[in-house]
Amino acid sequence: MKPEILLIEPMMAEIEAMLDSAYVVHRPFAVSDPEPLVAKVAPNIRAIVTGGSSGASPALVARLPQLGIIAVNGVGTDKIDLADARARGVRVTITSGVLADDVADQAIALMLAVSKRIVVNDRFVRAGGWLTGNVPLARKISGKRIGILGLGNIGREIARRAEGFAMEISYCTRTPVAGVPYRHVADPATLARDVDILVVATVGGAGTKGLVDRRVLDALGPEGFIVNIARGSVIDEAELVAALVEKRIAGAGLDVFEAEPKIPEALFALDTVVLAPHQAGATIETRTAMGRLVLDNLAAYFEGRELPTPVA
Ligand code: 8YV
Repeated sequence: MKPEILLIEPMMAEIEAMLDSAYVVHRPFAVSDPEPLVAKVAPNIRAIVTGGSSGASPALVARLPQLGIIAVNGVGTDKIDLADARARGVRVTITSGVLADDVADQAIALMLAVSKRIVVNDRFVRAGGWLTGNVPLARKISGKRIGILGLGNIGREIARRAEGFAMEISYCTRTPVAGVPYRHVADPATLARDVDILVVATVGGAGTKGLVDRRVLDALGPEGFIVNIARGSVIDEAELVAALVEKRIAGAGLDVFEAEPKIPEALFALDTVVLAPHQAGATIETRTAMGRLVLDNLAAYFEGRELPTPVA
């Protein structure tokens, strides 16, 4: 008998087809009222497959007596109570090693888009504005100072790319990372004060909630840009909106938000902001690699083998 699994959010069609061939897949997201479905299948569920931003609440986990693994199609575990999972003997896997490139690419794309006014200028050209006028000058990126908040796999890939732009690279972590040539700063406000572009690349969750607050934004200042490819929760969003509206910072490139997919409407009116619907790892290449890793982790679990990419 195929094991029964709960799929929390859609994946690529070909990955879902592979899931379907190996498991009985229940999809609460595909029905208008998920509760009766979850209640009916809960006693049989042996695996949850979910996304980094969806996770699996402890309340859901507690309803699944046969649950043995939560396979995250992503690297974020901020929406999973890892201690609770451990206490219940539930294994958790992530798709480490396959998405840092794409997320770093997105950080660079947002940095360029916002500083070089790519999106607002595109709108200007489409609206026929060039026929009768021109646009303000943009800001240069090459040779500027970048500050990376968090230097895990993704932060390092951002730094590597920034080297290609001859940027001066600083980073902020609690303790310095051994073996990297970049300048370490222990305090986010100090990092923000010293750079032209602040890129948020930390993990999410309680430990980093509101790490970028008014003090950090004001330290970045009216010439500074911020980019967030981490989690919306890391930036105090109300303060970010206020800083943008009041032009206390120069602009923002944002892939993630506090209450996705709800985005503060004040941002829609701002030409200094580039918005993306949490797309950093969303390429065909990366989603395929992530999906295959989810499948590999599930297969290893059900065959009693060592899990390829468990949470550390
Ligand atoms: C994905 C993410 O968009 O890795 C993560 O934690 O947030 C993203 O890469 C997400 O996991 C898909 O839901």
